[in-house]
Amino acid sequence: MDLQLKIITFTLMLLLVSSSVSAQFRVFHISRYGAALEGDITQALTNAWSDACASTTSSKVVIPRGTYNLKQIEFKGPCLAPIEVQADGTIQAPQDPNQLNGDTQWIKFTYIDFLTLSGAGTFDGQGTIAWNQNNCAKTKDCKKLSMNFGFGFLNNTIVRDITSKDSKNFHVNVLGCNNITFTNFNVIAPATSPNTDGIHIGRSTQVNITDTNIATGDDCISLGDGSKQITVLNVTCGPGHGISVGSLGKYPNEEPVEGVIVRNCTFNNTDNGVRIKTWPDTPVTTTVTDMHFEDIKMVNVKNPIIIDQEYCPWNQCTKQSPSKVKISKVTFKNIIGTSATEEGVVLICSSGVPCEDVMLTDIDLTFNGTVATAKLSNVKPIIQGKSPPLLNFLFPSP
Ligand SMILES: *[C@@H]1O[C@H](CO)[C@@H](O)[C@H](O)[C@H]1NC(C)=O
Ligand SMILES: *[C@@H]1O[C@H](CO)[C@@H](O)[C@H](O)[C@H]1NC(C)=O
Ligand SMILES: *[C@@H]1O[C@H](CO)[C@@H](O)[C@H](O)[C@H]1NC(C)=O
Ligand SMILES: *[C@@H]1O[C@H](CO)[C@@H](O)[C@H](O)[C@H]1NC(C)=O
Ligand SMILES: *[C@@H]1O[C@H](CO)[C@@H](O)[C@H](O)[C@H]1NC(C)=O
Ligand SMILES: *[C@@H]1O[C@H](CO)[C@@H](O)[C@H](O)[C@H]1NC(C)=O
Ligand SMILES: CC(=O)N[C@H]1CO[C@H](CO)[C@@H](O)[C@@H]1O
Repeated sequence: MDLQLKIITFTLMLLLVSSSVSAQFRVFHISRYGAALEGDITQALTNAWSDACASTTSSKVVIPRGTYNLKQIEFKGPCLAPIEVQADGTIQAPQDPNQLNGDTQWIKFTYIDFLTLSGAGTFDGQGTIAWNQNNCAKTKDCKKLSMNFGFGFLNNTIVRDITSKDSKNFHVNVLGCNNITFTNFNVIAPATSPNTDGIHIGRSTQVNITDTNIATGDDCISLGDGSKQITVLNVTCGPGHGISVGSLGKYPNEEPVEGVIVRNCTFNNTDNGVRIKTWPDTPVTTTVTDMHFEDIKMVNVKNPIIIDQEYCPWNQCTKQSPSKVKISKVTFKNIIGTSATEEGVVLICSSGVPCEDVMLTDIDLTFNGTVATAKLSNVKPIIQGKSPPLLNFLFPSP
């Protein structure tokens, strides 16, 4: 087929599809906004979004199958009615990080109530060139690379079925959201890709992540300050650095992290399983409380269970004064599998504010065929059921 015929056929197909979609939604198809297959859809998508967002009845923006290029875009609300973006195609970011104008996020969704992002599509950050330029491990003033997604100030949002691939930086940043669910979401990037956290959450309430696979080079899910009522269910992490609360205690005015449930998850060949990390040597006080990790399977994980209140990568601090972040009400229950190091459980709490109300229940981890050990400091956990042998039990005298 020549190109013109292809485009006509494509358009006809789309019209057929859109007219058969349930009348519940007003459909805004990007082909009607001049988007062509294999082309740059930035303008078409921007225009389709403006019209859909102004619709007084529920609307849906559709990106059909095919491969497209997309530059930086912001889907901004408020919209007049619930809105969905259904992406079934492969959408590619510019490879050259300079083409994103220094924007911290490639695709932003902001100030929307009742948003759904769905579809079988893949958002490909094409990060390889950017990863090679990443010098953040060496210098603080490193070049800011863009994340695939920024979800900011959204309420009642669902992200489902889509895939985020090879982001240049974090895949997803969730900030200032209330009631946002990720389900059947996929993240894929190589184990060697730097800073490619799967989902980072900060200052958000009621975030659910379920039935999701995250394979990446950095944290699977990371919870920054102000993360509250977070539920993680049936998530598989690996490769990557596992699920992490923090790091906390570095910046002033950090809000507490509270109400976290991680259940029915698998960690496969990750650097950490479940981790809470806080910086020593800073004046920042905040709290981490009501954290529950249960029914978790570890497969060859370096630090399956770890609280590290002396977190200080690349010797950025001196550890002269202890962390001032108070950790309490933490349960680890039914955590089984294999550790890649002898110390399966490491709970290094702060000598300034020791951990309180920590429970270890039915922990069954092995290292190279023998039971893994636990190293504890400034914490007296309540132990039930199977437990690792406790080593280096340090607690400050009263
Ligand atoms: C989201 O909910 C908060 C709290 O109820 C409200 O202040 C904010 O305006 C809502 N945002 C949107 C975009 O609806
Ligand atoms: C959360 O958002 C979902 C999706 O929009 C909605 O169905 C649900 O009612 C909301 N839950 C609450 C507690 O508001
Ligand atoms: C999120 O998870 C919590 C706890 O499991 C549950 O009560 C709530 O209904 C979930 N919300 C959504 C929108 O799925
Ligand atoms: C767990 O999530 C996977 C997708 O990652 C899904 O295929 C499976 O059905 C889910 N299991 C349950 C019990 O929901
Ligand atoms: C762990 O990942 C490897 C590939 O890296 C895979 O072959 C294996 O089936 C996974 N194991 C589990 C229990 O998911
Ligand atoms: C694992 O155990 C085997 C024998 O039980 C031993 O030869 C080997 O050195 C151990 N490997 C490590 C990393 O400890
Ligand atoms: C890792 C893990 O425990 N997965 C389980 C999650 O729940 C389903 C259904 O209950 C089980 O089939 C999985 O094995």
